Amino acid sequence: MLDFSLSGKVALVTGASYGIGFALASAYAEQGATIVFNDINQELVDRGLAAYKDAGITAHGYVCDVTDEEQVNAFVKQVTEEVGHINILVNNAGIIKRIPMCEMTAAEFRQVIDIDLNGPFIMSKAVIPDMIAQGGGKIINICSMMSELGRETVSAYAAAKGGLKMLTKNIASEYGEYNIQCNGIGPGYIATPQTAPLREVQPDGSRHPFDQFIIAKTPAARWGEAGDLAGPAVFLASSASDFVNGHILYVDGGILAYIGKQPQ
Ligand code: NAP
Ligand code: GCO
Repeated sequence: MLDFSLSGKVALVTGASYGIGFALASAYAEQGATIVFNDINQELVDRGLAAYKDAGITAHGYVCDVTDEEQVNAFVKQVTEEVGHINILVNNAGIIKRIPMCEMTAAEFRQVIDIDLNGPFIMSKAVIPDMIAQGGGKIINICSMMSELGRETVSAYAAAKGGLKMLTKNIASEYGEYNIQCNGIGPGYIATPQTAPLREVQPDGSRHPFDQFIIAKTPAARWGEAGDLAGPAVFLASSASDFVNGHILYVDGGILAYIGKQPQ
């Protein structure tokens, strides 16, 4: 029988106080997983704990910066001691900076790469040894349309997410023999705080030009909701996907398949 249950599993979702991470962790809890999440400061962790509680979920929240290897190693050790062995890791924490490349400083470029690419490397490196000892595990990296496409002002983010696609394939290649499946989810344009600037209603009450652009580029003719990612994320975290490895599952309403609607 196909098994999408996550009962008895410990799922760690990074940067999951709100947004996509929160939605994925909530879906995992619905499937029976124990939820662990981190965020960059205590205020966000407390906000997340309250949100999970409101949703009827008893989550375990920790402050941890995914770019700090010492913090991450201590965090993973603490979770393993206090909650249990980590069976599922979702590398969700991420930022974006929308700056024309020639105006972006090297420090700004490095910051995006550090959080969006080095972070998943550090987190994955911290959990893999115990996953091997436990007989396997699931790693899911939150990629992006920008793992495949570029656009103006997001050079650092596209470089990071393109790299994350290949890190996903490399973890799958290097650790598949230990029954670790590493896959990616490539969300399309999802309505979260991260994309709020792209959806701001204009002073004249019209939709943001980018909002209109994405609607025309998406066969589903809508922005995604974080909940649209829940089913694919549960699939990749469950034993139903034990022979899926190194795959980036795009959940984009069809953007990558579509040339875009002709302007009327
Ligand atoms: P979000 O609303 O900005 O949430 C990202 C979370 O990660 C925030 O809680 C953020 O904390 C946290 N974070 C940032 N830096 C961190 C660090 N160094 N250590 C730990 N946590 C950190 O973003 P989202 O829209 O939910 O996106 C989540 C993931 O999906 C990201 O990887 C993003 O690139 C990806 N994604 C988003 C979309 C979309 O359309 N929204 C589409 C494709 C992919 P702060 O509040 O302090 O920033
Ligand atoms: C942007 C958006 C995108 C989305 C997402 C698309 O500025 O183009 O923020 O990057 O966040 O990554 O998949």
